[in-house]
Amino acid sequence: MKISTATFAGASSQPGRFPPATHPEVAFAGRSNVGKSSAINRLLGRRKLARTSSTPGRTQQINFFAIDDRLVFVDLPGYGYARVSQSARAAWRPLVESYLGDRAVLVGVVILVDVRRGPEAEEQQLLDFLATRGLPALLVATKVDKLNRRDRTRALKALSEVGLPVVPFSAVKGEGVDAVWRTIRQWMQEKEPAGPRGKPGAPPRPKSQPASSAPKARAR
Ligand SMILES: Nc1nc2c(ncn2[C@@H]2O[C@H](COP(=O)(O)OP(=O)(O)OP(=O)(O)O)[C@@H](O)[C@H]2O)c(=O)[nH]1
Ligand SMILES: [Mg+2]
Repeated sequence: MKISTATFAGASSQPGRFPPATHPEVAFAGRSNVGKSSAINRLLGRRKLARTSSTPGRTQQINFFAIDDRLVFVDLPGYGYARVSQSARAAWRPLVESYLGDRAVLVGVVILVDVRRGPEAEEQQLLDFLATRGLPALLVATKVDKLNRRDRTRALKALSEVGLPVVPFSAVKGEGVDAVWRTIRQWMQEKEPAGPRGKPGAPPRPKSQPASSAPKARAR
């Protein structure tokens, strides 16, 4: 997908207190240090939009990135890192569950799993949670550039047993970018109301809701 603008559009560290929902949102979830922020940057062709760090557990808030006034990427704080404080660990679940559980504009969740670790209990819990909400998920196996061909084949085969589509991904090499975008576009289309804006056959917009009235996400 060609992207003209991608901007930081707000952050949240409190359950229920999120930026206004203006566009379809795609969330990125996964263990701390798995490569969520790196994947977002790579998908957007931006080097430093989402902050990345080799120190796990650095991001403890939800960050929103607005893309071309049509889509929002949501960088969720990572889980499973033992060395973050007790209070940070306790805060994670209500924050993430509040977002994933209530956000009406959420169209799908990209679950990132380090290809060398494979899915663990947390990923299964997340998948169960999403299934109860009827939200689609895509498994993205990160850091595939770190494995040789034989180990990669073996790891991807193990991951495919989860029963979801799996995309091998490397934020370093760019592998998997097109495949992830294909799924995201599909999610956006599935959620689009019949007769999207500007297309033939679109129903007339009610007078009270002109196309230009959608509030713009404010970059801070
Ligand atoms: N080799 C390789 N390194 C990667 C890849 N993706 C991320 N990394 C590295 O892994 C580390 C963590 O990446 P982040 O993108 O910050 O991970 P995160 O999931 O956002 O981490 P938290 O915000 O702490 O939850 C960084 O040092 C990245 O450079 C990848 O595909 N290949
Ligand atoms: Mg991050």
